[in-house]
Order: sequence, then structure tokens, then C-alpha cells
Amino acid sequence: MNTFDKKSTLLWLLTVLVVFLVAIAFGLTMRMEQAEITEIGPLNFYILMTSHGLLMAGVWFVAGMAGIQFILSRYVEVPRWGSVFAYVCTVLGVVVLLISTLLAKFHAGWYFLYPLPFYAKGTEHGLLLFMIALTILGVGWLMWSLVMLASILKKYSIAQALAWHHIAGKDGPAVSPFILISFVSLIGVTACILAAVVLLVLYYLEFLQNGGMTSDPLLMKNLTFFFGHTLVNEMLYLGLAVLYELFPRMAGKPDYKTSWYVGISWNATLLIVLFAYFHHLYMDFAQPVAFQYIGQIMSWFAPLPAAVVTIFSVLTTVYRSNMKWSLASLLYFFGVMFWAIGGVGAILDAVIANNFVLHNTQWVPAHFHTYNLLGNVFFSLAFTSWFADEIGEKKIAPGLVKVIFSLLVVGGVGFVLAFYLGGALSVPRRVDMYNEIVSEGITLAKLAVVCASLYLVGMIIYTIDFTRRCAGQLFS
Ligand code: HEM
Ligand SMILES: [Cu+2]
Repeated sequence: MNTFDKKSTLLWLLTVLVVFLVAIAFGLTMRMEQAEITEIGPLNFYILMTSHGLLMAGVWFVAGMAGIQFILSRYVEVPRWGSVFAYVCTVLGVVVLLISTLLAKFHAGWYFLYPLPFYAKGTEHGLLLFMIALTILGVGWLMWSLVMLASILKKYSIAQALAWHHIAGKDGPAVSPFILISFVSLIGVTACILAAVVLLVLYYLEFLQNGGMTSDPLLMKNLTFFFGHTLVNEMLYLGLAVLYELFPRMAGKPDYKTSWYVGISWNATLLIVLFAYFHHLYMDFAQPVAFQYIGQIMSWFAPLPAAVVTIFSVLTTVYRSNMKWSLASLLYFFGVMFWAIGGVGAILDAVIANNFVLHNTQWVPAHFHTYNLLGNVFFSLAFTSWFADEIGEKKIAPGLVKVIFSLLVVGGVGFVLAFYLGGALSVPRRVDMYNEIVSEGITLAKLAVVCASLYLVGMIIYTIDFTRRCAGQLFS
């Protein structure tokens, strides 16, 4: 491992951990408000909600990037400037984002659904600062994705990187699942950021013309969810690509090979994920009906290839293996299982008949927190733990592994359970007070506060231990 890769990955991971702690604190404060423990008022609630959602989506995307870039350098030469550029844009973007929300009071929610930003723009410069933040992040991440795609294409042709020769039954040249999944995900990331560019341009035009020009709300909503749905799915796949590379070794098994069915399933995923976003527009009667059918069918198919193949691979890897359970392998294994549970919650919501009832209830944060907080986050923390074991001079104490893992699982499960129960009881999402609406929401919020605090404590211990073991390497 060369020094640049080591230090840059370490810097990325430390940054992710610190931003994660801040974002959890924001989420906890929101839950305390809903539990009537604090009284920060609706404006501050929505400021925190907007900051929390975007920080979380951003930081775990970035964690996926760090893992991909580190492993990719085992296969191909990855230009260093891509990483430096993306890091600078990320830090700058996050700072401007926090200024736009915390100081300039922008509060339109993480996907800022049009035309809400023009009404929830906060102070005079809130919306402008927010758009600038997204532009900086978008440019940084788009460049990074293109640099990674280009470095893969220097060694493999497009057909090879998509493993079409493996699907046709040929053995060589060997393309690992890591390359295939990274390539598929990076194409998706590029597509959805390009949609975000169009979206932002339309926002800038309307902003500059001061209302003299407006956009078609249905088009804006389609662009928003093509971007948002795709980004959060692809960021999970970035973490999975790394899992395919690291997990079999942890179990003392041979590396995964790209068999024909792994090839087919990720090629299918490439397409399906781009069309499933229609499920966010079931309530939009103006949307062409054919798209509603496509959304429904694609949502059913979405989890099949990637999730079923991954779960099958992970289970067969663990079965009769010499797995030495470390924090990294525990997080990978349970991350995949929780991802599956969150996925079932997602499909239930993406069935049109159910969506009439579940739409905009806490069922929505329930399912996406499950596969994020207990899935995607676990994947990236697994990589982080593996990385710390590789470079750290000191080992993690076995007792500490148990403490951290229990706090994350017990805290995380209890936290999402409160959302699921809220969803089943029709507690609406994105509401700061429940007193006159559904009082069960208050009790559930109290449960969630306790559990989220456990998770937060687990993450604080994790971060301290990671820093203690690795931070010295930054300056060595
Ligand atoms: C213990 C950690 C966390 C806590 C305490 C927390 C808390 C919350 C709360 C209270 C809400 C508002 C729910 C509502 O609509 O009533 C929320 C929304 C949200 N959270 Fe989390 N969360 C946590 C972790 C995460 C993670 C890991 C992610 C993603 C990787 C995430 C992404 C989001 C998003 C995207 C929203 C929606 C914001 C919006 O509606 O604009 N959260 N969270
Ligand atoms: Cu979706």
C-alpha cells in the first residue's frame, strides 16, 4: 500500500466519522423535539432535518467513494488528483451547506422538492448558498466518478467491465465482481448527477429571473427523484462492491469470481435501478399512467438480482468457513441481513395499494433508516474497521468489539422499530409535534431517543478507538 493511498483514505474516513457524529446529533435533536423533550420550534426542526438528510446522504456516499478508490488502486492506476479534488469539493460543499441551513436558515428538506425551496429559502441568501453548496458537491463527485470510470476503462473495455464475456461463458480476461459492481454503480452515479445538473440549472434560471420564469413541477419532481432515488441506491452498491472483494478473505475462502449469474444480475441492476424511481410519484395523478406501471414492476424487480445474489453469496461464504468474527466481518454479515429487512420494508411501500396508506408516514424513514443506518453504514464501517486492522499499529480490544457492536445493533434496531410502529399507526413523517395529530408518536419518539443515544454512544467509542489506532499514521 503506498503512502498516498493510505493517508488519503485515512483522511476521508476520519472526516466521514466526524460528520456522521454531527449528523446523528441533529437527528437525535429532531427526535427529542418530537418526544417533547426539547422545544426548538418548527423552523429549527426543518433546518436540522434538511441538514441531517443531506449530510447523511452525502457522507455515506463519500465513505463508499473512499472504499472504492482504495480497492480500485489494487487493479488499475487511479490518478491522485481525482481524490484530492473530490475531497476539497466535499469539505467545501459541506461547509457551505451548513452555512446555508444553520445560518441562512434554508429548510426545504433533503430533496428540496420544487417549488418548496422558493418558499422555504430562509434568509435572503439561503437558497442561493444552498444551490452553491450542491453545485460544489455535484462537480466534485461527478469529476471523481468520471476519473474512476476512465481508470477502469484504461484496462478493460466496456464489454469486459460489464463482464459480458463471463455471461457468455468465457473465462478470460478475469473481471472481478468488484470491478463489475463498481463500474455499474459509477455509471448510475454519473447518470443521476447529470440529472441533478439539469435540475440545478433550472433552479438557477428561475432564481436569477426572480420568478419571471417557472419550471414544470412534474418534470422537476421526475428529475429530483431520478437523482435522489438513484444516488442513495448506488451509494449502497459502492459499499457492496468492496464487500465482494473483502468478505471471502475474512472467511478464509477463495476470492469471489464473476459467474454468469453474477454478471447477469449486476447488468440487470444497472437498468432496473434507473426506472424504479417512478415509485416516488405514485400520488402524482398528472404522471403518465404507463410510468406508474413501470415503477411498480421495476420496484418488484429492483432487489432481486443484487440483493438475492449477495445474500446467497454471503450465506454460502459463512457456511462451513473458518470465519474469525471481527468487527469488520460482523458488520458486513449483519449489514447484509439488515439491508434485506429494509428492502422488504421498501417494497411493501412501493406497492401501489400499500402506498395509499403508507405514503408520507413514518414507514418511509423506517425503511430507509434500516438499510442506511444498519446496512450501508455497516458496510462502510466494516471497510473502515478492516482498514484500521491493516494500517493501525494497535489492535482493537475484543471486549470493545462486543460493546460497540451491541450498542450499534440494539440502538439501531430500537430506533428503526419506533419508526416502523409509527408508520403502522399512521404517524406522519416530517412533523415536529404530534400532540394534536397522533399522540402515540410522542411515546415512540421517546423510545427512539433512548435507542438513538445508544447508537450515538457506540459511534463515539468507535470513532475514539479508530482515531487512537490510526490517526498517528496521518503524520508519520
Ligand atoms: C442514529 C442515527 C440517526 C438518527 C437519530 C436519525 C434521525 C432522523 C429523524 C428524526 C428524521 C426525521 C424523521 C421524520 O420525518 O419524522 C430523519 C430523517 C432523515 N434521515 Fe435520519 N437519523 C439517523 C441516521 C440516518 C442515516 C445513517 C441516514 C442516511 C445514510 C439518514 C438519512 C435521513 C434522511 C435522508 C432523512 C429525511 C430528511 C427529510 O425528510 O428531508 N439518517 N432522521
Ligand atoms: Cu426510491
